[in-house]
This record gives sequence, C-alpha cells and structure tokens, in this order.
Amino acid sequence: MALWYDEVFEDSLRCGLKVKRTLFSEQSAFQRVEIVETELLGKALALDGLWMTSQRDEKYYHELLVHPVMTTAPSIRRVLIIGGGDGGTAREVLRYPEVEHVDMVEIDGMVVQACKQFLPEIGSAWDDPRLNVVIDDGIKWSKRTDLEPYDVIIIDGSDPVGPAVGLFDLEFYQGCQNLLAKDGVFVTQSESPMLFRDVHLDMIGVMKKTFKNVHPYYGTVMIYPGGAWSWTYASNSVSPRDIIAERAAFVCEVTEIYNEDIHLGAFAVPNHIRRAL
Ligand code: SPD
Repeated sequence: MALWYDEVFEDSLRCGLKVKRTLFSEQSAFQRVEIVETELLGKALALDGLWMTSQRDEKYYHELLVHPVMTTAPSIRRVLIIGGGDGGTAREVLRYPEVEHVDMVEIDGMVVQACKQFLPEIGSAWDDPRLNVVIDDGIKWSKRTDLEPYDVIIIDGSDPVGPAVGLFDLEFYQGCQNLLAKDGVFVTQSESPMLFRDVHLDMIGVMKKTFKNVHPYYGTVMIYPGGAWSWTYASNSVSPRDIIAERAAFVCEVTEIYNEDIHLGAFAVPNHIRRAL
C-alpha cells in the first residue's frame, strides 16, 4: 500500500507526496521533526506536518531568499541567519568569499542534527569555519545589545504557528533593525501571497513600521501548498535594484535558479497586493 505524507491547509487542500520511506521522525522540545524520502522530490523535511524543504525544489526557495540581499547589501562581511536549520540558507550565504562570519541561530537542535545526518546534500557547508551555529531562540538573540552589527540579516523560519510565531512581530523586526549596520539589509520569508495573504500583508505592514524601504518579492516553491511563495526585503538605505554587478555575476556562475533577471522580475508586485498595500 502506498504511503503518502500530506500537509493539510485549513482542512480544504492537501499538498501530498508519495513516500518511499521515513528516515527520521521524532518529537523535539518544540515540534515534530520528520525527514522522508519522497518519490518525486527526493528527501524532504517537514516540521509539525508542514513541508519545509526538499532536495529537488529547495533552490527555488534558498537562492531566492539569500541572493537578492547578498547581491545588494553594500557590505556582506557579517551575516545573521535566524532559523535555517536544514543548512540551505547558510550554504548559499557562504558562497561569497567576502563573507567573514555567519551566526546561524536555530531554536531546535534536533532539526540541525537530523538534517546533518539525513539531508547533507542541502546543508553542504556545515564545516565552513566561517559558520557559527548557535542553538538558541532567535527572538532572544534579536534583543541582544552586545553584538557587532550585522551587514545582512536573513530570517528562514517556519510558518506563524508553534516556535516561529514570534518571528512575525513588530518587536522582533525592531530587534533585528537594532542589530543591523546602518546600511544593512534584512530579508524574511513572508508566506504565500495567495493562501496566507493576510499574514503576508500584515508582515509587510509591520515591517514598514520599522524599515524605510520594504519590498515583497515573489516566486514559486513547489512543495508549499499552492506553490506561490514570497519573501520580503527591507532596508533603510538600499533598494533591491542596487545590484552589485560583479557580485551577482560571481554567484550566478553557480546558482541554478537565481540570476539578475529573476531577481528584478521577482519584485513585480501583483495588483491585488499593490492595492492592499
Ligand atoms: N510553509 C513553510 C515555510 C517554511 C519556510 N522556511 C523553510 C525552511 C527552509 N530552509
């Protein structure tokens, strides 16, 4: 009998994948952590029944989350990642030789351990000496006042339920702003513009209370219900159009999805979102 793993959206939509076998399934102090091998998308990670990433479509998510900020921030020496326990975001950040130090603050050590063991293809930069993985609460980290400013802050969290809920608050964005260098750049995953339209709009509204320039951008990530996904870029000085051409050209040698056209096109905002904003 075939085994399927479904993410269920509001009891009305299922995003299911046929599973060959379960590689890891345990309850952590925060959530159910599961890694399954699927027939279509390779190995995939789910947290509390919500798909996070898969081998076959992860680059549509990680490259779009990371490279628009990394190719526009004036400096990318110090980077903070909050979340990102599968290691895909850190891998993309560490592609740039100018990056000197990355703090990756992930609340759930079990996610990191399970991904290191069963999804090493996604987190292929764990051994990079520039990466400092801290198992701690990103919200607490955002309130620190003893840190050297970061040039780039990237939020790679889960949906606004369970341990990730505080990653959607004004207080959290203000904390991140305080940790950022004056011309630093911030980005967060910002949910589906279709299925989580209200959350998406709320996030942009709240970020606008903190940052001068706030720009949502859009793409497709197959494993998330509905496929439509968004990220939001924020800064007080830089705009997503300020692409540093040499840096973009350098990274485009190795990216599978990201290029300058994808970058610029992604910032086209659908009319229903424009009007709502
Ligand atoms: N609906 C799932 C949203 C998850 C966003 N983060 C994914 C983590 C991949 N590194």
